[in-house]
Amino acid sequence: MQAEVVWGDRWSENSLTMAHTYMEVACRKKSLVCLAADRSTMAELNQLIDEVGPHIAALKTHVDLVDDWSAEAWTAFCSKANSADLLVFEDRKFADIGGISRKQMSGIYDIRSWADLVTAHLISGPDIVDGLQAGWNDVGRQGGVLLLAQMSSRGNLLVPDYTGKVVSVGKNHAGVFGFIGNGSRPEELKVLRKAVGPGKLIWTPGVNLAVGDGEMGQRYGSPREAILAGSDCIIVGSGIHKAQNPSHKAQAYADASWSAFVERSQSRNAV
Ligand code: 5BU
Repeated sequence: MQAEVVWGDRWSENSLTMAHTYMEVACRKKSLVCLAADRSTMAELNQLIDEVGPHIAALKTHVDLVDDWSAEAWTAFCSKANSADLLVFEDRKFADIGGISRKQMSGIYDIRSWADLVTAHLISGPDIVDGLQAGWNDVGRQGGVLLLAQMSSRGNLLVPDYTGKVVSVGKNHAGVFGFIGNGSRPEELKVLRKAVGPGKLIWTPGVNLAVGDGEMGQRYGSPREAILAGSDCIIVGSGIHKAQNPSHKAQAYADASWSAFVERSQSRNAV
């Protein structure tokens, strides 16, 4: 079925090209899974694409945690991701003023040249989104910004009042692809979805088939619950890359996310 039909309001009310690109990839793959590829070597990262590429829609990176990073190896890794029909999402969590964020899109990692999506805090004000968009524009590329409206880790300081302010600014900004919500707490997610409305996407870390507490304050909720509460993409890291058989696990997350999404689309109670 066509992406615009399946995604409904999410498609018609979001004008950002990258948002439509994601919705199309998710339909082709029948997966609302973004793999958090938190492995430390280029060989391990490349192996992950080979193992799970067909079951995921996007690959989330932390470019600064790779031990043997080189510009050439990274370029090859990103083109491998693109050939596997994956969006590349650098979880950089930019937070500086607009002009500096624009410069931080270049530098040694040159994020603007390969990332389709980046994360940002809105703590410094709305110009950060313009700065990041200008970064992509500087190299003739398009991308999307995911603003951190909530986090999954315990004790984080993104309290409801702050979340509300991020959403009210971000939902009206054309350069905003969507928001990061807390996948470990469906009740919080429902509140977030209500505030965001039907247009912008919500992506959620803190998701695992084994619900409960993770390492160092991470918390986990179920994939199905997250999607039914209004998430449009579950971000899964160790649940896949630390599994005995990452390919099988990725398939299980894809199936859980897609069946919940179909259920949500069909019920039309989805907000
Ligand atoms: P995990 O292994 O599934 O716990 O990995 C989660 C990933 O999502 C990891 O790369 C974090 O940097 C990222 N993350 C998160 O866990 N929680 C958040 O609130 C945000 C990002 Br924002």
